Amino acid sequence: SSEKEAALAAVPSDAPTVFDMIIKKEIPSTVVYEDDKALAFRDIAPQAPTHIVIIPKVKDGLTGISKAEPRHVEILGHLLYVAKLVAKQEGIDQSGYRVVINDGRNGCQSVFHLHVHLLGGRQMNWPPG
Ligand code: DGP
Repeated sequence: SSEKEAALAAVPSDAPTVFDMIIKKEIPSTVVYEDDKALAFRDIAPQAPTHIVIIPKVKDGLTGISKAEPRHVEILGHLLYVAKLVAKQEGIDQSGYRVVINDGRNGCQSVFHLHVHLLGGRQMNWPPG
């Protein structure tokens, strides 16, 4: 897929990403949830009827889950709790859903600002592709 190609072409970096522009509202996104620490918006290339990206508003070096340090534990837990809240808000909590964090090349990570994918609205497959 083109998303996979984008991920394989991506160069890991701590530089600002497109998600910083979304946080600053410099580019538009469809925000579905926001609080002081987290922002959730619809994925531009949805892989399921509901596909939302949940990010920390402050990256603090957290380019991906592989860069997590003890200081990130609270925000990591918060992002997962936001996934639960948004799943309920989206009406997919009864049917079930998937929460995914891609990391690095084999994980098909394309944006180096930690993000949690929330996917639902259809039957998922296992193992994932
Ligand atoms: P990943 O492959 O896990 O790094 O996922 C990055 C996701 O971010 C990918 O599913 C597409 C999404 N994305 C990239 N750029 C934008 C954008 O400008 N707007 C929105 N809404 N989503 C984006």
